[in-house]
Amino acid sequence: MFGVEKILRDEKCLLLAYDQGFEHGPTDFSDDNVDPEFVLNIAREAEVFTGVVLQAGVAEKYYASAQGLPALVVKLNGKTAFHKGEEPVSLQVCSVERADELGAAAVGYTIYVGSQHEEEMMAEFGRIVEEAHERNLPVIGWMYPRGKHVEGRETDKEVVAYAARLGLELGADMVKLPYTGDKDSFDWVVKSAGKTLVVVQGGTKKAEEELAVEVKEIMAAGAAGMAVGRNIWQDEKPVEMAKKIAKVIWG
Ligand code: FBP
Repeated sequence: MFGVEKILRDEKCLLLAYDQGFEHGPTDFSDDNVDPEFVLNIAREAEVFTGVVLQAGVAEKYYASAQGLPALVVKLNGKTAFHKGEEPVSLQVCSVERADELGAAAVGYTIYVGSQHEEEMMAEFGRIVEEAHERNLPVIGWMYPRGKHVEGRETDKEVVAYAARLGLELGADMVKLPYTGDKDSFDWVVKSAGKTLVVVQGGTKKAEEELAVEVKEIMAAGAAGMAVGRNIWQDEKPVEMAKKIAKVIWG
């Protein structure tokens, strides 16, 4: 599985996502968590993460000189939030080679499944899988149904299962997906992904109990874990929140 165990513990996974500054701009941030060092400290202190997801610039300026951090996942593509209403497309901004030089244990790439631009993203993703696997780097596909062809169906069982399967077909070692909202439908999503491991995105900040129920159902469906950002670093007690999520994942 091309080194995917580097971002697992006991075959399970909890990634701290911190690429929202690229995807959304600093709008998600407070005076504290706008500082990458604040978020990397959460990653260090919680001691529960199996990886932290960064864009290359933040990785270079903050991760590279830091100690005691979980494995690095470098996100290779991204888009800004300035194109609302258009068909989404996100193209490569960092090479596999650069990610490797930065010390990445894995690389990530978003495909907007269903977008009219999906072919471009699939083609880039395919090349990235080849290059990353040559370097024994696992590839995580952020497989997000988006665009007018899947509008209103972004979390439907069949659409998310299709996104999961596409990840397997393209060679992803792990796929990051939205949750379908119930365990039964997510069972099918996980089955559709086959040997490709499944993790679920956190999404916008929600009530702790709601998140705990979701994580429990997601794990019961056979997922490998979670990749969470805002629900942790926007929390008043982010380290405790991370530990609570980890407790549900590892039991
Ligand atoms: P969150 O847990 O904060 O949702 O982070 C997961 C993530 O996939 C990030 O990696 C990414 O920046 C963001 O969500 C993208 O969110 P969206 O596409 O919904 O705007």
